[in-house]
Amino acid sequence: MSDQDLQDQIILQQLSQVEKFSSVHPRPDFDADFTYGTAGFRMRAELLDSVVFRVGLLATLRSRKLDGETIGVMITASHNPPEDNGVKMVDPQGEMLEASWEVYATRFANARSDEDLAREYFNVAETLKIKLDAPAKVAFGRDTRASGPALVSALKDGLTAAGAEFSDFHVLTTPQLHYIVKSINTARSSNPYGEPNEAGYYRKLSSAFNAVMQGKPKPKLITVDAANGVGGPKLAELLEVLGGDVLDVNIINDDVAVTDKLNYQCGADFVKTQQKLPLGADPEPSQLYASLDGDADRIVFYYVDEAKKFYLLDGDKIASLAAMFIQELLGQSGIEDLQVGVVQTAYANGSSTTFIQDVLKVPVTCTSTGVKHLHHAAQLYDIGVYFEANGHGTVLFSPSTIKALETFEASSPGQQSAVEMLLSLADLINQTVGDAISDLLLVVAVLAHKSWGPSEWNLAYTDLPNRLVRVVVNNRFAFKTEDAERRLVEPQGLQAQINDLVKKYKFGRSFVRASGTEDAVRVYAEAATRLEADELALKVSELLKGL
Ligand code: 16G
Ligand code: MG
Repeated sequence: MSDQDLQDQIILQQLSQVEKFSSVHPRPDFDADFTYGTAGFRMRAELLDSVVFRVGLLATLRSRKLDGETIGVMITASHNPPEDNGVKMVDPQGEMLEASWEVYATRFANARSDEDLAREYFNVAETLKIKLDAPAKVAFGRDTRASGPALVSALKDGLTAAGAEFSDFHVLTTPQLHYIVKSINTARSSNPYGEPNEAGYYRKLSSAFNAVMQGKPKPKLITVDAANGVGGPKLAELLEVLGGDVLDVNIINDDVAVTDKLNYQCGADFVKTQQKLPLGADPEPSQLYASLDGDADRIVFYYVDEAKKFYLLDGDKIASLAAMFIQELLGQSGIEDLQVGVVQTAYANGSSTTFIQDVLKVPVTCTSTGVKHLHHAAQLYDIGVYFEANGHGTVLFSPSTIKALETFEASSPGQQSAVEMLLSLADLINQTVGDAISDLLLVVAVLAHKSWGPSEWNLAYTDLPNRLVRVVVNNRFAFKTEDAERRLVEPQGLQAQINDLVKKYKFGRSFVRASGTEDAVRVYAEAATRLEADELALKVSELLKGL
């Protein structure tokens, strides 16, 4: 048989496998189109069987395209209610799926029949010159949702149909899967990221934390609300590896057995949007509290004062704290040519941006909403701190920064210890994606170094009062923005009306953008006082009536 004949035979066999397996995972009756958005596919779990099966096919093709590097697939719906689920792909270095592939994911999910799907599969392979007999590897995990195991079966069928080799990592946090994917793909390089398994993840974090905390007293008790999600048991495992003398953590909302408690009146999203304590948190003045979201890639902190008044320490506060500490360490190290920068979105509180730029003298970049945008912008700095206000974020150390730190010749013990601290931080902070557990350790460590409690942290700057309003409109796709979502281009004339309103308020700022996850637009407003921020948000929302 000629090479060509052999190739043709492989293609035919694989297409018939795809069709055969697909018939067991039919596309449900679903009027709208599925879309691979900022957080992958996410919806009610019963609609997802065919989608997850098809992601298995696409992950296989992506691995083949990338010379057999391992691709990750995570089954989770993060902070969504328990009846939802979702799926997203992870690229070889632990990053989010390259944006140009999102359209293929969308096309696969929307193919109407098994034959259509096989055709799409063939078309993508053909267009991208992917050899269908090339090796493919996929690693996957899921959160604690009840629908997870059935979706894992659908995924395995997709991977089997397309001929991938796969590893099931069972229940994981999203950042753990990102860590594992990067670790697998760097295992044979000169610079392996870590042992490619959960135990390796705990070991890496705990040894970095111990290094960073050397000589510091044990921090006061921290209460962590785990949203009744996967972060609870995983944080408990990490604490066991750390040993009891290092950190006292009281984990609350860690019931993953009763699956409908997930994210119910608890978790990072609840605390950030409601600005109050989660269920089950006893308010102890001046104690540090934190809430993770359902897949532990997002964290916010908070505390109450003597009068039990609630104070939120959100992603902007975390970014400011991290940037401050890193800037100080760079100063102490004597290294002059490393640039730390902060990446935020338009939702960042104006006070945080002013503080970072004017007080810390650290440059700030603003990007569109969504982790992948911030991540890419942060990669442009030597040390890039990125956080969304909602608590998604991390700190990236570029490879050349690590090299510069490793080879730096310190001329004093002070310089030496600052450089070592920066290197330990790079190990402590998840380099692939925002990680609630790793960010928790980072914040605890920085506070220990500064001998700060939560109120001192909060006092670094005062948030401007702000208001976020969700407005249902006829067509959210009519809202087009520019300048990192800070200005509307369409509907025409609307931005000028917003500008006229904003001008009337001291420290006024407002913008409107279409949500990427819900059928609505969001109005953000901030101003000098609570009343003014509320009024500005209301007036801008009124401009949207009838649109
Ligand atoms: C997604 C994004 C999150 C963003 C949110 C905005 C990831 C992993 N998640 O959850 O970063 O803040 O969408 O939602 O990128 P919105 O478009 O509905 O305002
Ligand atoms: Mg999440």
